[in-house]
Amino acid sequence: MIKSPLQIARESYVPKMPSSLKGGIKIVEGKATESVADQADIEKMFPNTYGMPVLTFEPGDAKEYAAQNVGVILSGGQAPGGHNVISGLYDGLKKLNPENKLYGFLGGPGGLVDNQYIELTEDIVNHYRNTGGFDIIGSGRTKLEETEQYEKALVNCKELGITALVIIGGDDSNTNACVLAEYYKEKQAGVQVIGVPKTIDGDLKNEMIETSFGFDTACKVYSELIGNIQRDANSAKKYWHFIKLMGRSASHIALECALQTQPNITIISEEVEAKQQTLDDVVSYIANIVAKRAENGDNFGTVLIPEGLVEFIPAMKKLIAELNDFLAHNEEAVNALEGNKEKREFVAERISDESREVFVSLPNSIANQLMLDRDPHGNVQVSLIETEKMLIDMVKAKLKSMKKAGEFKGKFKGQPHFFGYEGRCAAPSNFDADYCYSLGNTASMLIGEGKTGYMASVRNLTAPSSEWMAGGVPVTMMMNMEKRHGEMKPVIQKALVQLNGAPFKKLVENREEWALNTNYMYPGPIQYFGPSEVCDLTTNTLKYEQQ
Ligand code: FBP
Repeated sequence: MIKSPLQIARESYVPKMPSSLKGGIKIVEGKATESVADQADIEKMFPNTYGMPVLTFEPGDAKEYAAQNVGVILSGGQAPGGHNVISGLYDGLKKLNPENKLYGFLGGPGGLVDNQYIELTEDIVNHYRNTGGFDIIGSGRTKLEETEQYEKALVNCKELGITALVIIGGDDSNTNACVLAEYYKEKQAGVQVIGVPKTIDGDLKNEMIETSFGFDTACKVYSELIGNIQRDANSAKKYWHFIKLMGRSASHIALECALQTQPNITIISEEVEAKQQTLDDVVSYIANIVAKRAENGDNFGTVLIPEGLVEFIPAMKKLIAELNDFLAHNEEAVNALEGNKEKREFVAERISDESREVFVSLPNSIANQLMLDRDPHGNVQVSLIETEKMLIDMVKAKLKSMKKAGEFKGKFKGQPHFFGYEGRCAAPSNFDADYCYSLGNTASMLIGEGKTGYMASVRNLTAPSSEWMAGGVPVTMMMNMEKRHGEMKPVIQKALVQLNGAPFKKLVENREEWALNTNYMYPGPIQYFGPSEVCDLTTNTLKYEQQ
């Protein structure tokens, strides 16, 4: 690997850690826990890992730990800081017992099943400290859900003498971790499983998991770019920029970026759903602001659009749910048809009247995109749906009719953007570098203490890092039942934007002012060196949620 000057300078950054992780630990156990919903179903499915207590680490006496071989997997989409989870895990394991070994399974959960691995040595780990990306061992989206896979993985672990696995992933991957932990515990297989909360989407959070890693850095990268676009828009004064932001379902990224950059319009999917808005309502909302700004001579602006918007418009949500079910059961028949037109017609004839009406009213390009392959977890691949372009076209058409009616006298030229992949492998901010290193260390302690079915948790994140609280949360505590591939399955509940939460309220307080005036903020690039008030900033989401 050829290293950039920043990478070389950043190698010597020493991540900040909670005081409780710096020496020996004592574990304080909380009360027995319950799943967030569907308690009876979840308890029945996880009889061996359900109800375990929340664990908090406090400083304690140094202890001796037996040597262990540990395997680690990076699962799902990349998120800045994954390499620091691995370096924190590696250093933590070596501190517990210098004989400990760490193996990295290659290319995600598939590597565990196919026995593709490398031993992670000091030399390898040192190359990746404080860098972005998941390239140290690669990632993948294979879902571990077949007994055959668990058994193959067990054979591979036994061969390498592995007695603990760390799965670094989002809600779906940590669901895998929990299922695997339960299976191995049931079988008394002698393999512990620990999860680590990863995803730029920010939707793997709850009382005990304040944020998933990567959200901080990704939002800062997008906000820098949005700020730059806003400055361009305010200089040229001729374009409306429609910016779609990654995040799959939840609108946390769009909301955080809005709080960092103060754009003219921010659509929050969860609000659209709560207000039962139609696509036309969303288009009218945007077009009316465009018209009002035009009255002040401002024929420019910025619109932030969450990637998952289409899934939250109630009529579209119903359509997508029907398409998910239909495609799960008729994939072969649909794939056997040649053209997109034939596929659309075939599907349209076989869904409900209500959904058919919506489906045929969509531009062909969007209808085709809704039929694209699902990901291995059965989700629509929303990052492939060009909502930003669709909205530009629809707003343009709406403004044309408003012009005819004398309600719009300005000009409208839209520029589409999609910010997603460019934020997922950025060099982690100080926050993510510190948080991830602490999560990795916490995972090593949970392993040393013989725990399984837990997710590493580091809390109190708006306080200085020395005051962060490390521990473990039982994964079953975060689960509920959801329909996937047409079947009810236990999964970790996604955290959506709370409409009564402080971050959303902050947007509501300001959005009228931001819509009509030009109050842009230009956050600039992430700073890795310099004053703490610039380099160690947390997200607004965390700040307002914890106020
Ligand atoms: P994870 O939930 O696995 O962290 O993935 C996050 C994400 O970046 C989403 O925001 C996005 O919709 C999706 O991955 C894109 O997936 P892919 O990398 O497979 O295109």
